[in-house]
Amino acid sequence: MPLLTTARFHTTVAALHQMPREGLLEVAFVGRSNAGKSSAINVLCNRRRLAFASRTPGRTQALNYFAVGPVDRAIAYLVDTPGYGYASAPLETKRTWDQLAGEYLSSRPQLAGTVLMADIRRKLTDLDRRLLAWVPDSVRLVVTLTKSDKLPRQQARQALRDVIDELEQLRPGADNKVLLFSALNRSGSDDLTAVVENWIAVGLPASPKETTNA
Ligand SMILES: Nc1nc2c(ncn2[C@@H]2O[C@H](COP(=O)(O)OP(=O)(O)OP(=O)(O)O)[C@@H](O)[C@H]2O)c(=O)[nH]1
Ligand SMILES: [Mg+2]
Repeated sequence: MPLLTTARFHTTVAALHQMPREGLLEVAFVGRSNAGKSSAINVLCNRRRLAFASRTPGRTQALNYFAVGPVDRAIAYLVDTPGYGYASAPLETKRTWDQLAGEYLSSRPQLAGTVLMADIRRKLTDLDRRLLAWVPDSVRLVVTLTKSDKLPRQQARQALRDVIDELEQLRPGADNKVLLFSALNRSGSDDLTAVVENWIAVGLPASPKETTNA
């Protein structure tokens, strides 16, 4: 079975000290509120409502952990993070979310990679740049330009090139990727699945050598 389709809800975390402690690899999904994070997770995992996707922005107010791997032996977590930039959230709430997501991204040793979701019509915004500043260059990154169904192909290609160029400036020499994605028509979903599964595969410890007592 493809790894990501084994995803199931694990836990919701509203503070850093509540995060799982067992050290499994994690892949974080970050981005502005309404960018399409939850919708993308549902597409990747081939589920309709695994991650809650909503027309009311700002509904995902905590880190939501989804486990992947055999039922009795999770090997990694997909982590849906609070969307930032939700205009009418109270300032105090905004700060709490920013703080949580920022500290999470900058200080989580088991983070195998970060998926930054950005609406293709806006490309990267100042809030995305601020978030990227939290992501260490050592953490792999794929910027996923969501809702690509909203632009004609030519414009979508141009947006892709613009973001590739900008990332090269923001994180020179780091492992940066940029993809076009649509949860509506599932384009880009195989590419994003491959990236995430590969991060998990390369991050897993090599399987222990068979030892014999002979
Ligand atoms: N046309 C189109 N609409 C999309 C796409 N992805 C998401 N949407 C819509 O955009 C809205 C927001 O999607 P969500 O997946 O809830 O966004 P989110 O980033 O999880 O939002 P928060 O949880 O508030 O941070 C929903 O109405 C989705 O149906 C897409 O690829 N194409
Ligand atoms: Mg969401």
